[in-house]
Amino acid sequence: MSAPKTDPPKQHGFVGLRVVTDWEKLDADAVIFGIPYGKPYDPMNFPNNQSKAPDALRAASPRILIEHDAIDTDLKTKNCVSQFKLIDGGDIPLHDKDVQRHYKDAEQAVRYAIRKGVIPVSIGGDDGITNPVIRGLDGFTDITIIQIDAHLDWRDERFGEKDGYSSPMRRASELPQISAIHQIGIRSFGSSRKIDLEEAQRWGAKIHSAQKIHTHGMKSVIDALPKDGQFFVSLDVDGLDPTVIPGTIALAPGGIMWWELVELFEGLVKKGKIVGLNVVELAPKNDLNQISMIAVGRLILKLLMLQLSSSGPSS
Ligand SMILES: [Mn+2]
Repeated sequence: MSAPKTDPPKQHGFVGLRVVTDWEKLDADAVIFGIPYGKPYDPMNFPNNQSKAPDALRAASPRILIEHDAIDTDLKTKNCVSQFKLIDGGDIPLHDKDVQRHYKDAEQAVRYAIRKGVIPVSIGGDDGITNPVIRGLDGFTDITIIQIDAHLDWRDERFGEKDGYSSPMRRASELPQISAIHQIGIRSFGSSRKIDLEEAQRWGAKIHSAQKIHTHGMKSVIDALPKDGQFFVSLDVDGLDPTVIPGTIALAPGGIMWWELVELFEGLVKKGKIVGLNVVELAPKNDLNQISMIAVGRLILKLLMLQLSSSGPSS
């Protein structure tokens, strides 16, 4: 398997982390990297604003984490970022507007990181990039997808495109490495039709509606997860409430709140192991005072600190 080569960030790495663009040299606990380009339904919409998210997230670094020796005072562990080997892996390149190749390279990067024992943390891009990211998980046999999203994403195709942002859970359901899908924060109108919901239910996707979580809490979601599960977290930021993350496109009131998501992350490492994270649908043009970037940056660090602390600091 040949090592991915990525584009360097325009400024500095995510929270000032060391940048590695030749993944042959990737020696890390986790790699954070950009996958900017989802497959568009209309070429007029390419590239979209979500493509700017990896750079916008890095630009907010000084407001996400000031010092690598600082502790996360929420956590029971006293570990800090500097105790773990976190790397900014650059951005998956786009050659000649070839999104098909961009997808292949993204899929390969996820596969490569996993083979090296490095947790992949990818930053989109729109939700279309979730399709190749999940295909890259084929080094595993028994993955539970934890999708946080307002939308079902079970369309078989839209405008003739099967790898766009309306289809990632449908595509995931077709892969042998995916044994369960939990859809968390689902609500209101999107592009899903009756038949898409029926397909999801027939497959056995567990749909945890935002309204049910609001009434009964996140505990019932965590209780429903498999024990000793291998969890891949697919975070579409529109799953969160717009008051938490306004910097997205498909705003939907009534979403998951901050502490509910933190509780879910804590529940995942108690129940099993987080094997990767994919963040999509951040739209910098809609952000307010960088709050969405700060929220996502800190969620990435929190998830990694929780998982890496439970498996012990690296030597
Ligand atoms: Mn969504």
